Amino acid sequence: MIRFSSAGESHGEALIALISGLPAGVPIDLDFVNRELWRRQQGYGRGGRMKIETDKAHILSGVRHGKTIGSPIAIEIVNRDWKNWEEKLPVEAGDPAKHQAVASPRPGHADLAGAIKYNFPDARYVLERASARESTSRVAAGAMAKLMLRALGIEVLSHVIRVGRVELERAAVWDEIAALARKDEVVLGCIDEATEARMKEEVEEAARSGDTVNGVFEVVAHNVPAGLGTYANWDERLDGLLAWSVMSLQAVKAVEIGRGVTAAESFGSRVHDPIHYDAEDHGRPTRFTRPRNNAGGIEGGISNGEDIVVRGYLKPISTLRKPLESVRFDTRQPTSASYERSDICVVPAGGVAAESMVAITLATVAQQKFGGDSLLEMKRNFDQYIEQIRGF
Ligand code: EPS
Repeated sequence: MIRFSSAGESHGEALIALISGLPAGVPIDLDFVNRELWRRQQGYGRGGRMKIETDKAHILSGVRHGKTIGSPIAIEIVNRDWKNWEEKLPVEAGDPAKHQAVASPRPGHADLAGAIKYNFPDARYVLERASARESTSRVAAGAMAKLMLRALGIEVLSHVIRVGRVELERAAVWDEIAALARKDEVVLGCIDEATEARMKEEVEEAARSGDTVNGVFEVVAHNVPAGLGTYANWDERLDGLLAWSVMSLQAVKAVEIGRGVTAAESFGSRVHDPIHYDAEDHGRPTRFTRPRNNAGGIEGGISNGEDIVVRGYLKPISTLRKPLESVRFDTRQPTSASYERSDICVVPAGGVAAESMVAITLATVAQQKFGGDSLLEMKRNFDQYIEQIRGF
C-alpha cells in the first residue's frame, strides 16, 4: 500500500516527505524531482520567500543506484530561511524575548481556530504548520508517484483556467498543457497568452490595492486506463479519493471532477458523454470513444479511459497587506489582522501541488490493482490487463 506523510514547519530547519509502498526498480530522476519543486515555486504574484528558497530534494533513503528499492523513501528539503529563524523558533527553550508572535489572527487563515484548539497564546506555531510551504513535501513525494506512473505510461500535469474574474474560454488539449510544463518561465500557467496577460492584470490590481486574488487550476491525468477505482464501496470511488486529496491542499475550497459544476445546471442530454466505437486501432487500450469528456474520465467512481480532469478552486490568500478587522490575542481589543510577508496569487503553484496529490492517489489505486513488489512484476500485471481490455 502506498502511504505518504509529511513533516516540517514553514520556518523550521527542513521539510520532510515520507512515501512508502512504491515497488522496487522505479528509476528515480533527481533532476525531474527538482524541476517539479522548481515548478511549485513559480508564478506571477508569489511572495518574497520564493527569492530566498531554491527547493532541492535530498533523498535520505529508499533509493539506491538511481532506483527505488521498495523501502520507505525519506526526502529532506532544507529551508534556507531557517538561518533567519533559528533564534526565534528554537527546538530548545531558547530566549522567549526573541519569540515573534502573530498577535492578531488573520480572517480566513487557520490562526484563530488553531490557537483555540492547541491552546497557544498567539498564532505563530499555527501558521508554521498550516502554511502552504508544506506543499513542498507533497510535490517531492508526488514526483516519486509520477515516476512510478510514468513507467505505466501515465502522465499528470496542470494548467490555470481562472484568476479572479479572468477565465480561459476554451478547452485545453493535452499537448498544450505538456508544452506549458516545459517552459522555463512561468507567468500564470495559462495555455492562452492573451488570457494570461489579462490574468496578470488581475494580479497587478490586487497587488496595487493591498489585496490578494486566486482562481481555479485544472489537473489532467493522461493515458489512464479504464478500470481504476470502483463503485463497490464508498471509500474506493476514484472521484471521492481525488476530491479528498485535492481538497486537502491549503486554500482549496472546492473540487470539481470534469464539468461537475455546470452539469448541475444542465439537462442530462447536454452533460453525459455519448459512447461510440471505432473498429480501427489507434493505439489506445480501448476502442470505445467519446466525442466529449464532461465526466472528466470517471464514471461510477471508475476511470473510463478518457483523460481524468480535476479542478481545484482556491480561495484568495488570507494574509492581506491591507488587513481585515481582527482582535488582539492578548487584550481582546479590536485591531487589524497581522501582516507578514506573503503571496498575492498562487494558482499555478496550487496546480503543481494538486498534480502531486492526483499522482499519489492514482499511484495508490494503480498499486492496489496491479500490485507487485518490483516494477517488473507490476508492469507484467499492468501489460496483461491492458491486453485484456484491448480485447474487450
Ligand atoms: C510558501 C511559503 C510561505 C508563504 C506561503 C507559501 O513563506 P513565508 O511565510 O516565509 O513568506 O509564501 O504560505 C502561505 C500562503 C501561507 O498562508 O502561509 C510556500 O513555500 O509555498
